[in-house]
Amino acid sequence: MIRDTLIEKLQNTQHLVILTGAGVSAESGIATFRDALTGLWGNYDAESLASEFGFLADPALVWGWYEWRRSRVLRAKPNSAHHTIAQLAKQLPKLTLITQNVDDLHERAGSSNVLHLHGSLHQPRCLICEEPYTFPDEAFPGNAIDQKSRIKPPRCHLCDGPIRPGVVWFGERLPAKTWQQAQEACHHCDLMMVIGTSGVVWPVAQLPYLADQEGISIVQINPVITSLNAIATYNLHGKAGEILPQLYAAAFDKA
Ligand code: BV8
Ligand code: ZN
Repeated sequence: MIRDTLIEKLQNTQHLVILTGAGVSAESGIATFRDALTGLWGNYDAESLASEFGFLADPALVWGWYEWRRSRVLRAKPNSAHHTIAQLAKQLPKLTLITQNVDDLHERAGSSNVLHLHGSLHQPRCLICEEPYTFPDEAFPGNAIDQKSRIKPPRCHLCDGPIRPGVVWFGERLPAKTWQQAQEACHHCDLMMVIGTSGVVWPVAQLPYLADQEGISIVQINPVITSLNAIATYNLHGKAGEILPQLYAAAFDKA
């Protein structure tokens, strides 16, 4: 049940910050981060696969894993959560969208200026000289790629270094300007929505606490209870693809 106070607050919001995690892409069929790793990876953990160390130890295994994830994103479609977020930006004076996701589903739903704090699957670059790499074509070898496909990474046309995914790995810094913008927005918004994140990855996990310290109300949308339940004023437990359209309709659809 969505409380009237939340609906009223949303209608009067001047600057909304939305922080999304893997849960917002779950209804598009993209495994959440933990599922993509541990769900099918047995004894692998995030750090060993999503890290430079992991890539250097076995480039074909890690590049293959990212290509599997990219192939799933290319075949996926934005879901109603992505679309509603794009609609909200048209209804409000200002909306800052911050995501930990490395897919482009927010953009494909119509969101712009998305702050990708953990980079993107769609912007690979040379590990050595950082030259951007363009995928030969978006078409994928069908279902040939599975999660354990080993695919040797392409080589850089300038220095012959290995091409790496354009994501922020564990142990790597977040893009400085984007991180600065995200923190700024959390300090100065008047409402923050945290959608589909387990809130365990730092330093992004600290963003809701920045807003909370400023006395900014927080809305959490997640089917399960997370550590954010403690600071969220509104905890909407359910799927983002169902809750967001309901919230949007209650606030903006002229009855
Ligand atoms: C850094 C890109 C330092 C790659 C990612 C010990 C304590 C504290 C911190 C650390 C520590 N040890 C190490 C660290 C630091 C580390 C960290 O936080 N580790 C964690 C595991 C403890 N952080 C880092 O290394 C960061 N860098 O610290 O640098 C530094 C400083 C100076 C100089 C040099 C270095 C970099 C972190 C970035 C890692 N990269 N992604 C890739 O994608 O492969 S993180 C990865 O996790 C994804 O980006 C993902 O988005 C993110 C967070 O996960 P979630 O999005 O929350 O996804 P998850 O699956 O966990 O949860 C999904 C949620 O959705 C669930 O709650 C579920 O209930 C919900 N859900 C499911 N269905 C739905 C839904 N919700 C709504 N609707 C639904 N339908
Ligand atoms: Zn290079």
